[in-house]
Amino acid sequence: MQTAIACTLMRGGTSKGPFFLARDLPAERGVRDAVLLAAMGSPDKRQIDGVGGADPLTSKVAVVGPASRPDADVDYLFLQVVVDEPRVDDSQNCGNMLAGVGPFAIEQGLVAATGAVTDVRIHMVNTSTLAVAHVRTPGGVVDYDGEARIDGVPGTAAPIPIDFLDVAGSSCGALLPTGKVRDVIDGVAVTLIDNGMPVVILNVADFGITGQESPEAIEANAELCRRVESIRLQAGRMMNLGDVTNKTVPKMSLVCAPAHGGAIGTRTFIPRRVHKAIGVLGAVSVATAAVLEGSVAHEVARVSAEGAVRLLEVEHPTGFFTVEMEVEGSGAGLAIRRSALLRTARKLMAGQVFVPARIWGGA
Ligand code: NQM
Repeated sequence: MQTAIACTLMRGGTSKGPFFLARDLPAERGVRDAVLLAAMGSPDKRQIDGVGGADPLTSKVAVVGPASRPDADVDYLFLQVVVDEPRVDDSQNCGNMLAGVGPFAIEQGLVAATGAVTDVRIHMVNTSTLAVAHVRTPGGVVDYDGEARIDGVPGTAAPIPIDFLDVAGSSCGALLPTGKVRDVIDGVAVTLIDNGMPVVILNVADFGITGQESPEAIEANAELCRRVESIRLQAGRMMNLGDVTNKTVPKMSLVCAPAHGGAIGTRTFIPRRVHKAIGVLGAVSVATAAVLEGSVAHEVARVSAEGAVRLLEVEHPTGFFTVEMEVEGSGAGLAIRRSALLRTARKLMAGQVFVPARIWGGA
């Protein structure tokens, strides 16, 4: 016997995964996680017995429901289903899957379309922060087709600009959780920062690479991976995240001077595999570090010191990620008023996913 659960498979930015209505999943967390592991086919490095894509970027789940706070339209809980371990992690947010939340919420009737563009105010439950996604809805219908291009996704689609209003320190309690723009771990200078995603910024030069290597080449460098993980475990405690052995945060971004006309180059561990691009909120944190005088990112970045609104092109293995930031102050006193970026999304499939009834018998 199998239990059928309604779900919609969506691409959100450069990620992909099933979107569920909260009411269609078990309320009890342990049962919910068992259901998601079964649905995705984890643990198994090929996720052959489920709908997961055998990569951290395609082993993601969005759970969407009515808003639990008055300033939002919907709640969005992001869950990372670990590919090869029996684990579902809610310790991080995902700004890529976030791009699918607005269209999904409108199509599921949680939010009414309000004209050519519908603003969806999304409470990101993982970090208790707010994002506003601007979704094209001509004639009251979500329009997926358009001219926006994002690196890491072939072709073009309708633009979904997203504003982040209050993400600084959302996981670590402060933009700079140690109160410093620079710390030292294992003899290596680091900047520990959280502007929506906890990130440890490292200079590639301290690891004997140029920052232009492929993700595969970096993952094959066992000694580099060991050193990065050792720093991550210590950084986790310093960033108020506790023991991060089994958490997907903090992310580890190795930065270098831009080589393709952008503001800064990156190769990012998320946290043990190297991202084919860079996470959305991960990019926001790196861009913030780039404008932060004295940080490990600022010393290699090429950014203009002028103006309250800054546009930063973060280079990654498959292109650029553009972050718009409104900032005030400088150094340890830097305050971020708003971050904005562009994503696209597409509905790929709608139907039911099946899990063995012995795991869950249904609502
Ligand atoms: O940083 C990957 C992704 C992400 C997360 C990761 C993300 C974000 O590319 O907001 O989007 O860092 O695990 O989807």
